[in-house]
Amino acid sequence: MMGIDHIKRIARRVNGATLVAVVEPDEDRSKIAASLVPAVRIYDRLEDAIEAEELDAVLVATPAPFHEAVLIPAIEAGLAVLCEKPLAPTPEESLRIIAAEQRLGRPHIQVGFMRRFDKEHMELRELIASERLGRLLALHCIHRNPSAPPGFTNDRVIFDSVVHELDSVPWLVGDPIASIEIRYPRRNGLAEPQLNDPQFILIETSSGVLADVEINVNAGFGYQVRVEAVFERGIAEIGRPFGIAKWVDGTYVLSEHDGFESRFASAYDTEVQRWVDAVRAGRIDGPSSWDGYLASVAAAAGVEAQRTDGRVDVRHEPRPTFYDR
Ligand code: ISE
Repeated sequence: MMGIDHIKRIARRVNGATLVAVVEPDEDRSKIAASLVPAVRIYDRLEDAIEAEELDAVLVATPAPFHEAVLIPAIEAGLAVLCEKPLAPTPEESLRIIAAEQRLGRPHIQVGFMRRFDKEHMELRELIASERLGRLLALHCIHRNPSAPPGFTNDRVIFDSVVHELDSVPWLVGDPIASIEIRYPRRNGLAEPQLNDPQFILIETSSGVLADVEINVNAGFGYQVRVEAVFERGIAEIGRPFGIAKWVDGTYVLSEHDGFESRFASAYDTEVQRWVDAVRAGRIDGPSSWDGYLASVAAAAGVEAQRTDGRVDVRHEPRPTFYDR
């Protein structure tokens, strides 16, 4: 899904990059890619594209369990990478990826945590850092999807969905995550049997800010990502419904987003444009693979917290100076 979305973005809206190759072994999907950009050449394996083309950069949009297998050859070829979130489902895979990257002279991987490029998220972060409303005390986060993909599992709820908050909460607060606790409200009987939905995640940062997250992947009606920030002298809220307010048959209607592609459309555009600009300048912009590793450590603690009563501490390796900016 994100591959097609990014193909359109690079071909139609982003300046400074030319899409020359798409790696897609599935014929039906590669036909969609070719219909969008007729000049593009299709490959089954990234290694073949690397050998045949003069690539500068690669955007990775495979499902997360395949990221490591694609990132390693990309990094070994010295390519700049924008890797869709998460960097990898587990800290072990993330550590192998960052070890490969550190053999290059500087960071080459940007991770696709697009919320960092969402205007409202950026404004909220600035408000928190400014302390104009006093110190930040707590965050209430809402993360609702209309429906989960078939076969969605409890661990994917954490490493595919909540991983956004596991990156955005420490980024907004300016503090690393110290611990995670998970509780389950009454279960939505419409969810597939393997899934506990919704879930309440309690994230504590090292300075004691608490963030509660309602993750609800079968909300039914639309896509919502909201944050309410509680300060000493006020509150701030981002992610309210968008669009025109209408009276329909005597009812006042506010339209909702139906998916992340529309809710974060301009954040994705900004993210990819800034990545392309940075690659042309020999840098990366936005979240690095180190940030991706930190989110995967927090996600592993989250998966453990799903099976544990009480808090699970989040512990990570010391940060290599390689990732200093
Ligand atoms: C999906 O992969 C995303 O990244 C969306 O932003 C998130 O809301 C959804 O839960 C994930 O499955």
